[in-house]
Formats: sequence, C-alpha cells, structure tokens
Amino acid sequence: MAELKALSQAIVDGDRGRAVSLTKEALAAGLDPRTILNDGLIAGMNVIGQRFRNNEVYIPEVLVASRAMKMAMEALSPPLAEAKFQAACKVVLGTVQGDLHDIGRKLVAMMLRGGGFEVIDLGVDVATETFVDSAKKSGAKIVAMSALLTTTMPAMERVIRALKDAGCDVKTMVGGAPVTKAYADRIGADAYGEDAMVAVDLARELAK
Ligand code: B1M
Repeated sequence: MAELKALSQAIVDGDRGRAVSLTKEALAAGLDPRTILNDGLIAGMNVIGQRFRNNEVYIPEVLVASRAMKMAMEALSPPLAEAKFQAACKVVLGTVQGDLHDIGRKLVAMMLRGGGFEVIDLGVDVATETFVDSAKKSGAKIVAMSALLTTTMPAMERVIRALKDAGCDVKTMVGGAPVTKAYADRIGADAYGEDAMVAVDLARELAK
C-alpha cells in the first residue's frame, strides 16, 4: 500500500514529522494498527538494519531512524492498546544487562498491553537482581527478556537461574534478533518469541 511504503521510507529517512503524520493518516484511513506497525514501521527499520549491516549507513543514521520509529510508535500506541481484552496477568519485561536496544522491547510491551496484559517495563540494561525483585514484588506470572547482542544473550540464562534460585513461580519468555528457539530451550526458557505479535500469543499460553 502506497501510504505504508511512504511511512517505511520516512523511517528510513529518519523523518520524524513525516513518520508521525503518515502514521496518523494511516490510522485515520482505517488501516489496522498491526499492519501499520509491520508493513510501515518495522519494514523501515528492517531496511535500515540491512543497510547498517552492509556498512551503507552508520550509527547516527540508525539513531535518527530509531527516533522516528519511537515517535511514530507513540502515535500508534493508543489504538493498539484500545483492544478490549480482559487483563490477563502481569508481565515483567526488560532488555537484559549490558544491552541498550529498546525498540523491539517497546514493541513487545505495546503489543502485550494491547493484548490485555499489565506490563511492568523495566527498560534497558536491567540487572539480574532487578528482574528478580520486580517479579517478587509485583507477583508477575511472566518474566520476559529481550537481548539484541550475542554478548548479552547469556544474561537471560542468569536471570532464569536467579528466578529459580529465588523460588519465583514464574514463566519466562525470551526474544530478540540473535535469540533462537534452540537457544531458548538450552537456557531453560519457557517460551521463545520470534516477534512482538507471537509474544502476545505465547504470553496467553503461559498465563493459562
Ligand atoms: Co545495534 N546492533 N548496536 N544499535 N542495532 C544490532 C543488534 C546488530 C545486529 C547490527 C549489526 O551489526 N548488523 C549488532 C549486533 C551484533 C551481534 O551481537 N550479533 C549491533 C551492535 C554490534 C551494536 C553496538 C555494539 C554497536 C557499537 O557501538 N559498535 C551497540 C551496542 C550498544 C549496547 O546495547 N550496549 C549498538 C547500538 C545501537 C544503537 C544505539 C545505535 C541503536 C539502538 C537504538 C535503540 O534501541 N534505542 C541500534 C540499532 C537500532 C540496531 C539495529 C540496526 C536495529 C535494531 C532494532 O531496533 N530493530 C540492529 C540490526 C538489526 O537487528 N537488524 C542492531 C527493530 C526491532 C523492531 O527489532 O529489536 O529485533 P528487534 O525486535 C523484534 C524481535 O527480535 C522481537 O520482536 C521485535 C519485533 O516484532 N523481540 C522479542 C525482541 N525482543 C523480544 C522479546 C520477546 C519476544 C520477541 O519476548 C520477551
């Protein structure tokens, strides 16, 4: 769809104003927020990610694109959250220690909230103890972790072990670009979310 291609391009260009106005226009035109998210915003970030990998753009361009995505996501957040699901349960969510990537995690948070979950978003660079403390204090049923770096993935295993050691009765879910189902199984996670949409279905399964 033409609007979504333009939106994707606005993200690639890091044009925040255009990204926000095109997101609002797409919503006003009645497009499903999930379609706007997938085929507009995420599609644009995928292009930037590929160019970054090919050394065609560098960190400043990626940051500018990330900011445009964040601002467009703010416009998209209320309609996504409007879906009237019964509050399923609490989920503690964070990007693991040493990792500052937050776009994917914010998407997961947004989709979970849209799916009726109460999300306690701990942010980025979250220490193992913080996950455990938050799970204990909140009574969350699920602890969800995001990692974007191969060097920070092992922190997920540490959190899972610490939750068990602390006797927390929680299910764990992991995700992020370098994480795989095989890795999730190996570290004893209860679920692996390939993307933010799948994360909601998995969280519903885990909450049962
Ligand atoms: Co970084 N970075 N980065 N970066 N960055 C990657 C991840 C990288 C793959 C780029 C590359 O080299 N091709 C590479 C990692 C290599 C590796 O470890 N294998 C990398 C690197 C190396 C780095 C630095 C080390 C660079 C440097 O400084 N030399 C540095 C590390 C900083 C740190 O964290 N300590 C760094 C910094 C940055 C920026 C700050 C510039 C910026 C982050 C801005 C921000 O987040 N606020 C950035 C970005 C933007 C990227 C890329 C280009 C895009 C990431 C992104 O936002 N994708 C990325 C390349 C890429 O992935 N293609 C890259 C869009 C987002 C929607 O996808 O986060 O994967 P993603 O989330 C998806 C799914 O994975 C899933 O759902 C989401 C979509 O539906 N998901 C979950 C995520 N978490 C989930 C949790 C779940 C379930 C699903 O359940 C709990």
